[in-house]
Amino acid sequence: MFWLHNVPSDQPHKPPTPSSTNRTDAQGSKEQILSVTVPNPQACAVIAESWRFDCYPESRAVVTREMCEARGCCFIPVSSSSTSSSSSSPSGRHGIPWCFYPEGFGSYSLVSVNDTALGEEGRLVRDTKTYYPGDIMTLHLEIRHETNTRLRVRITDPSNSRFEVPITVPNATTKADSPTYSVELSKEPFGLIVKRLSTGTVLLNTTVAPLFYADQFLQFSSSLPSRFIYGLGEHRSTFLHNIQWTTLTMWARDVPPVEMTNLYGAHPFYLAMEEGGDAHGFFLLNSNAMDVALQPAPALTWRTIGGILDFYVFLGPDPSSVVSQYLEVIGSPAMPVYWALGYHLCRWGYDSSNATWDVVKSMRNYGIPQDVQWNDIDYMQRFMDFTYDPSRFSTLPELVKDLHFHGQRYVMILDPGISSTEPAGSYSPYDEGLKRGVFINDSDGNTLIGKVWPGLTAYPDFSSDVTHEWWYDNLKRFHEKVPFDGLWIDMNEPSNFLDGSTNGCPSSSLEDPPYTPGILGGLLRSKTLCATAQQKISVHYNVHSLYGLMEAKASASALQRIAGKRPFVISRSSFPSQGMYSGHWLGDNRSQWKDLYASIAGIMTFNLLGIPLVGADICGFGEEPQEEMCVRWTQLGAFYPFTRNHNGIDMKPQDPTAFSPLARTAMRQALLLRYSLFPILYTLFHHAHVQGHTVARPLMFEFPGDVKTYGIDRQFLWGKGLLVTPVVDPGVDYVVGYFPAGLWYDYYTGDSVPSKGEVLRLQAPLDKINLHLREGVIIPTQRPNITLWVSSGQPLHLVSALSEDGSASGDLFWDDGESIDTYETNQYAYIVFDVTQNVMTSQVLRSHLEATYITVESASFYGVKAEPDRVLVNSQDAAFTYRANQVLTVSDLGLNLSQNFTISWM
Ligand code: MIG
Repeated sequence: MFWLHNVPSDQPHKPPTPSSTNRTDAQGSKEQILSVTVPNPQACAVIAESWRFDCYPESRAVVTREMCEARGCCFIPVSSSSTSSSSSSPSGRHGIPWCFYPEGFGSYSLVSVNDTALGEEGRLVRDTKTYYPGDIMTLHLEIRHETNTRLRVRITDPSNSRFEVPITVPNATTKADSPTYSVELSKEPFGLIVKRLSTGTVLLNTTVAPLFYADQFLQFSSSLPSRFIYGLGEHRSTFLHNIQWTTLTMWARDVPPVEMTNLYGAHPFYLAMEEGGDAHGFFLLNSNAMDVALQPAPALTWRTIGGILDFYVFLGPDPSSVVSQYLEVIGSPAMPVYWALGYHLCRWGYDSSNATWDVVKSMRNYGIPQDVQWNDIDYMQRFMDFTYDPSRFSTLPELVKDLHFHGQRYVMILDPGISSTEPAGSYSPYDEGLKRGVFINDSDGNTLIGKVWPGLTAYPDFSSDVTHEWWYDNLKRFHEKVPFDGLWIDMNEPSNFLDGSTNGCPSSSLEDPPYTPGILGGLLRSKTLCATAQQKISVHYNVHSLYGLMEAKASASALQRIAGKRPFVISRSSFPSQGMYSGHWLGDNRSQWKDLYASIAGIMTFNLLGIPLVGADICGFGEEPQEEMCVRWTQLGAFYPFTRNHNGIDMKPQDPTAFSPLARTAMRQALLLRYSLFPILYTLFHHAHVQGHTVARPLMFEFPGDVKTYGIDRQFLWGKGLLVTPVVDPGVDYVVGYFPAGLWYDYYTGDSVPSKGEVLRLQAPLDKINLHLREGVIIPTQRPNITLWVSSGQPLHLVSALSEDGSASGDLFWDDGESIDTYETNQYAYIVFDVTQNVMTSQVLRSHLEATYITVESASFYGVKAEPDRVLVNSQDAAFTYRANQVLTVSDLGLNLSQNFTISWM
């Protein structure tokens, strides 16, 4: 059925000249006959089921004893009744492997070790070949103690350079002076054992299974200190991964998000919790197709089909520091332009620019906040990039002008595929692209042609600077006609309606590698380009999953050059470092309650992957939402860091104006609430940018000592202290949520909610999303308006949630909202708020003009135990109110944000 099957398999084929995938051995699976010894059955039986490392991961194979023993492995079929409920395949792919490595299976030996400036280096040697072709028999090991909390290990081929991921990582030059880890080396077989010094916890132990380092099969395993493992995107799953024989495959793919499938992005990073609440992280810097197999030992196996082994261990010791340390390596998220944090409205299937405009007008009429209007591929002429339809979208330039006039913005979609079938001279993006050599070639050096919305298309090679320049030129030209403000880059896995190209793909070990990870469709080229396609920096085989990252980089830099402001880009495909250039949405979800729920895990996971500007399509992309669900989803979506309602083609409208007055009002209220929280949200993004913090934060990050928070993915925090408890189920007017031990306050009323670490039942009528403030925090809020531009001049209101001892603190980052690098060039204001012993101080640590335009109008204090007699503002008596629920409010302050002030009560 697949193209490959039509090719005689005995036909030799020369692979395209891969610039960096070097092969040290003859091709083909024919030379793989080895002399193997069948392991002793007793020795096999003693290996506990949870510790069986899969010797036959080939997903479509039914493993027989013969096949297994030919690999020198243990064969013990496991009855399906004793495998976990999540395992469906008896042959072991998603269950206990029937074929697994015996103790002492051939691996590498460490034959020499020397000290280096950064740690140690050594030589690894294998004396038996494996059952995959192209074993690299001698390897170079390098251990770098890069910082006290960061270890890097590189295993490379000393005689041939191999593909390495082209992202910039820190270049350590001196060895960490007092690392918080130890590294022990096992020589025979080779293995690494990394421990946390303070507790002795083993974070990594690679001696648990053999090391493979063949040209197209690199594999190592490690024990895990616990079953609490997170990250490993992009997948649809619970926030906490299930380690009961779950294999997570990474290879960028266009497919609606479903469980156990490789999705749009690839993120080989995990965060793991240890006994006692410490956390560490692990990052494999590799972009090839790979599997990460989790098993209940607990342990995991990395199985990649190219590149090198280059990995980092981050010692934390708390989850937040782990993420910061990871982001120090891959790069911190960009500070978003202010309107990125407003409400975005989009759909596929606006018939015309006027139909788009009508919705915008209707939103304004109802007073519903909206900062950004989007268009999907509808706006284009026959789906061609850099065009707009002259009839249906003739008023697009006027619509964009009108949006700008109202302080709103316009974002449109661009797909990578460039139509290749227009008459010569009529479509310059293609003509010029050809001339400038920007397109990806097939293995023969001809432009590779695939098929997407415009029909037959060529694909820009964003690994080349020439392509970035061409992309910029086209964007600039289009911008002169339609002055768009940001870009939505879709289909950049890259997606192809064909497998490979119009000509299929050549026969090659790149197309049909000795081992193919568990990717959807079973072939690397499934719904994408040929693995043998040639890009500037390497074959597509190596750089496929980097396409979205490289396109985002080109798009962000073009936007920055065109407008001179912070670029706004939202990308579907992503890879580590993506956050420096774009945000992300979670793709083609459906209008179902389970998609609403699953979005919370998705948002938290991308926050720990360094892409905090993330959201799911509010109210769902596929199918049509019930009104109640769309209200609940808008409430939850109001707390997505990136909040966009997007809808599929042919679905009935689901923007807020399409619903009953009751629903519409509830949605408006949720969005106004978000807009009122803009100052804290913006400040959290500042901390993401500068310190590598999360914005939408798992409870576990703030309460790592409380194991009950480890699996929570129905609630999340903004920053350290604003707890969001959305309704994720139909037909209820209450919600249950976990409140870690301490004092909490109802955000709306200031009522105190003490908890000993309890699940609480909260009222949740249709027009309410539960929101609580954690003791000890102060958040700056703002009087909302229907765009953030208007509200950026709106006065502030400070909310202080006092701890038991009456203290609280918070901060505010403020700038002009759109200039580039305001933090880096000191063009910002930074204010810290603090309450102790009945005195609030606002202290301007850095002032900037922008802060002089805004006033602090009022302040509320939750948890003021006794009614004050007097309140002084900068030593002057001031009017106040005090309510029985212990809320003190001081209004009409008129304080300028740019000046220090105090508010005290007695
Ligand atoms: O083949 O542009 O995920 O958000 O509406 C579908 C049309 C292409 C997929 C995106 C979706 C978008 C749609 N696109």
